[in-house]
Amino acid sequence: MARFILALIMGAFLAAPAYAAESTFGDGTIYWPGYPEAEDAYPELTDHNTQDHYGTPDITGGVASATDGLDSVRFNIVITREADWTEELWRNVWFVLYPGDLFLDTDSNGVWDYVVVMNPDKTDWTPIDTYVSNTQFGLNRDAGLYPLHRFTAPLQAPFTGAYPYHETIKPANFRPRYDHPIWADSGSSYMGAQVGSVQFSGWPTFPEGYNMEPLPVTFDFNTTSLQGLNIPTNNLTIGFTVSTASDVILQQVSVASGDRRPCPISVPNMLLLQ
Ligand SMILES: [Ca+2]
Ligand SMILES: [Ca+2]
Ligand SMILES: [Ca+2]
Repeated sequence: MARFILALIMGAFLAAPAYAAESTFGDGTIYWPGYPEAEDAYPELTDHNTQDHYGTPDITGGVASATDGLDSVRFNIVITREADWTEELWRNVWFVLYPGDLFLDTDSNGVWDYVVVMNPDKTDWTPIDTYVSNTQFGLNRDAGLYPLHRFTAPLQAPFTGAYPYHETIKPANFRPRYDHPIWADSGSSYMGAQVGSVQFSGWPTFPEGYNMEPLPVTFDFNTTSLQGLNIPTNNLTIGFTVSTASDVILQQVSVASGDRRPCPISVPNMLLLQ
């Protein structure tokens, strides 16, 4: 009888729909380990190596959601305003910023495993080390499907010919945080095959009457080509920034997914039924 009851409970558990677990995260990162700005190398000195963000935006954190795999990563983005910026300058600065790639270390071992490539068709990255106006860089920010690739670069990569990243660009009238990885280099030996596509919600437009509310930016992995991303250890590390590296995210989050999801029936209670 006890085994019959146990079988009923197990059957109900197995038939139960998967539920989503959400993990919120903040932003405790100024720059990725090994990538401080070489401040002395640039005309306008700053204290970027001690500031979370400057100018705009402030990425305040976000939420990672998982069921049988990683469903989505959402960032909360505040379009911050410097005290001496006019409304027009504020808008203009925002419209020359672009999202970086989304880097994922799905076992948090210091080596990336995947990257969402935001500019898959871009081949000419030549003006990466420029200190001139660069508003026509041809980068993507629109909503849509973007390719998810395997990407096995170490977070702290040696500066060699196989260097895996493209770094900060400088838009007109804006002092960026230089020397920081922003996008993966699709031509590097670290870039692997595409394994699916991820739905990007789009970079926020500048809302009318905006008063620095957090704006959501979401990468959705529950697409027809992917249906979630396996996180084998439940520890996911997320890397993300913007084209100026004005604010940098490197955050480890605990996400329950697949057969490692929390069990709704505790093991001791199940044993009592036998
Ligand atoms: Ca921040
Ligand atoms: Ca890894
Ligand atoms: Ca930060």
